[in-house]
Amino acid sequence: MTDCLFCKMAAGEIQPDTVLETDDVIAFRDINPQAPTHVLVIPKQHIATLNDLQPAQAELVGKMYLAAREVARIDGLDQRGYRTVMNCLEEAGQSVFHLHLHVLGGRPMQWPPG
Ligand code: DGP
Repeated sequence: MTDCLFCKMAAGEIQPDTVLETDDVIAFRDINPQAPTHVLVIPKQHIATLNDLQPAQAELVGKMYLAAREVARIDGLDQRGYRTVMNCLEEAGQSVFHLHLHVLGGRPMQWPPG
């Protein structure tokens, strides 16, 4: 999608602070971090929301979680703990309509989230 911010990152038109990249996903640091580690993992292909995910794309979501786990290892969080969050639609706080998994850590987390 030409007008999608995260598609532009996936295409290399905008260069985020990338933590890791595979054939299918990119992980980069959030512009407005809510924790010492706040990384977004996105699929390179455009999927607007979790509601738009197709069964054939299930493996892609698994790859997003494997990337999130690797991000946590890179930032030294794999033994401390970290949180992964995917917001779906406005009421949940989704503001960018390209599927993304937040990886948050480096401070104690509260529950329930706000
Ligand atoms: P959400 O609210 O769940 O849709 O998360 C979107 C996140 O995207 C939010 O935490 C801020 C982040 N974000 C928005 N614009 C940019 C940008 O231009 N660069 C980076 N690195 N992150 C962005």
